[in-house]
Amino acid sequence: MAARHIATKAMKPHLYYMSAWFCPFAHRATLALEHHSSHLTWEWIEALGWEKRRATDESLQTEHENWYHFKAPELMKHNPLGMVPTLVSEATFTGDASKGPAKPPVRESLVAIEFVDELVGGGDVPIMPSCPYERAKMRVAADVVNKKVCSKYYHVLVRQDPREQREGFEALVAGLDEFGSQLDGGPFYGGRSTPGLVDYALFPWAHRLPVFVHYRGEQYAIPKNTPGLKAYHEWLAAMHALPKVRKTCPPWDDYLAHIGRYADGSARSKVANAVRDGRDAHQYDDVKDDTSH
Ligand SMILES: N[C@@H](CCC(=O)N[C@@H](CS)C(=O)NCC(=O)O)C(=O)O
Repeated sequence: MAARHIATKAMKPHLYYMSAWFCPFAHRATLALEHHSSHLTWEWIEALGWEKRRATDESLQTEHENWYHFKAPELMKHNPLGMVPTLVSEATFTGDASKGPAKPPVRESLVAIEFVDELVGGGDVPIMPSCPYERAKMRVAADVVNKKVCSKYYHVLVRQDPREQREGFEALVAGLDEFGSQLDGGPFYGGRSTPGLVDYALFPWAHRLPVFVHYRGEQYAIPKNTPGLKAYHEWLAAMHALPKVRKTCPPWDDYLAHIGRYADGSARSKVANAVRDGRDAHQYDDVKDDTSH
């Protein structure tokens, strides 16, 4: 019996997690990992940093210096697109065949949440519902929140025209209102008692929204003037009340300094480049918006 117990423990999946402390997309994966932390282990590799320099590609005609990412070699090896989050199996990362066959890396933050949930068979408290119809509904809702709220965050910061910033903000607030109206009494999306895909899809940005007040002023505080927005604020408080969620939040002052590069338009990342170009953040192009030059 005892030997069997040890064998089971040894079989806990171990992941190599290429992340960045400031990244809200990676934050989604962190939330899923913490959610199932008793069922798997992971090693965090800080894979993105910032350096200030001029563009080396002359066609960009950049006169002044901007902020560019430098990327860990492990990230570029396993995900040449150079994006976090990227999750890699132990066998693949170490090249140790005794750990099992090599597997493809897992990328895309919404996929990563579902992947972690599936990897541990839902653990004790699944992130995804068991009903296929409910799962489908949740995936659609996560995509909507991603487009209507998360993407608009960058609009408010990266666009430098105050009128465009306000338009982005109003669209984002409408997205939050819609989300709040789907809480069905809460505390979490769809009336669930524990967080699911949609909650984890939104939380990293919801937590960061107060940066607007810092960089754009008091009129960028999220209002509470509709039933949907009131429900949204209650949801956010319920998320912050969870110790496993709270421990994933980056140090606030460090984050404010980091996001200042987006607020003053000097960040050069795929997302920032797409938004400067007039597209939404989720419409970035891996080639056109590449930041390696
Ligand atoms: N669609 C991706 C977006 C991830 C993303 O934009 N991550 C940023 C860090 S916050 C990144 O890796 N940027 C590197 C770059 O822009 O070159 C996802 O959902 O995972």
